[in-house]
Amino acid sequence: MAIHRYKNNPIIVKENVPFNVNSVFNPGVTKYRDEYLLLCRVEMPNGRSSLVLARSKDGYNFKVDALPVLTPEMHQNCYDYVKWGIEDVRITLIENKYYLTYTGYSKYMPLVILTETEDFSNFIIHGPISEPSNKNCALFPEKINGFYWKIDRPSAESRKDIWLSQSPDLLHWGKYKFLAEPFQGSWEQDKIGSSSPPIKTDEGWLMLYHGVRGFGLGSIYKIGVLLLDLNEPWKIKGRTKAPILQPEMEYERVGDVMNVVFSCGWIKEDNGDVKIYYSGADTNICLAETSIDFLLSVCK
Ligand code: BMA
Repeated sequence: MAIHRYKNNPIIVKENVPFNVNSVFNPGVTKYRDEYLLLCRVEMPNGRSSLVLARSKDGYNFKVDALPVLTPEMHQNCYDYVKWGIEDVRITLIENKYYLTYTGYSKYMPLVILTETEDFSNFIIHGPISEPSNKNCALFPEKINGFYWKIDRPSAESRKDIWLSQSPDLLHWGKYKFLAEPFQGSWEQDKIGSSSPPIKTDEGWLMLYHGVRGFGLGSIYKIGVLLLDLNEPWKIKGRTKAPILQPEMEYERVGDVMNVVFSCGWIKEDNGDVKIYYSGADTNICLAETSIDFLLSVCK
């Protein structure tokens, strides 16, 4: 299997949201009990984002909840850092708890917020686990060498590289380590960032990343794949030369931000199939299907 767009894309558009929004996009993804859950970014009419759940039994047909489950106003311990919105969550199941890492946006610019939940209705908001500017944070689903690990994308001067760090408790982070930089003169030359929590395979940790290249007045966002060593995850074992998904369909080309495919999560099924949830043009939610074998093959 290569990679295939689901025939009924997009699977969620703003008309499917029961309250008034400008757009719905960039969902984090997990399975909870017997359902697929998407924790979708909804940009409200005032231009600030919240997160709303969409639920599905089959991974294709989703129903969006009546109200957002997480809003900036719920962040009483760190409201100053999320005042302009909460965006682009990644969900990682670690030791029976779901950890949400998402962008808090404010006058201080983007930083990473950590929140945990066991049931997707009660949340413990831990607050920032980075300084600005930093976004696209994803956690590894298990400890490596006795520590928790995160992937994120600090922006320093003109550099936009992917970094790793370690923590004994998911709250205190250090031992920062460079992971990957954009390839010059390629589809990802301006910036890269992690897209999904890594999936463990026999050959290493698989992760999706987005790469950006500016053209004329705009940029094009595409999706690539990285394969990291299981025990030394800062060692890259494989990396796609060409993107696995790029804006081609009208729902990926035309919208609030043109020519964007952007993913925050995926689901690995028991048979090795993979569902990649992504957004087109910062305006909708779509699905592409592939397999672990295909993703490993394109990294080599
Ligand atoms: C990134 C993030 C995403 C967005 C993408 C394309 O920097 O802000 O939320 O989908 O740009 O506009």
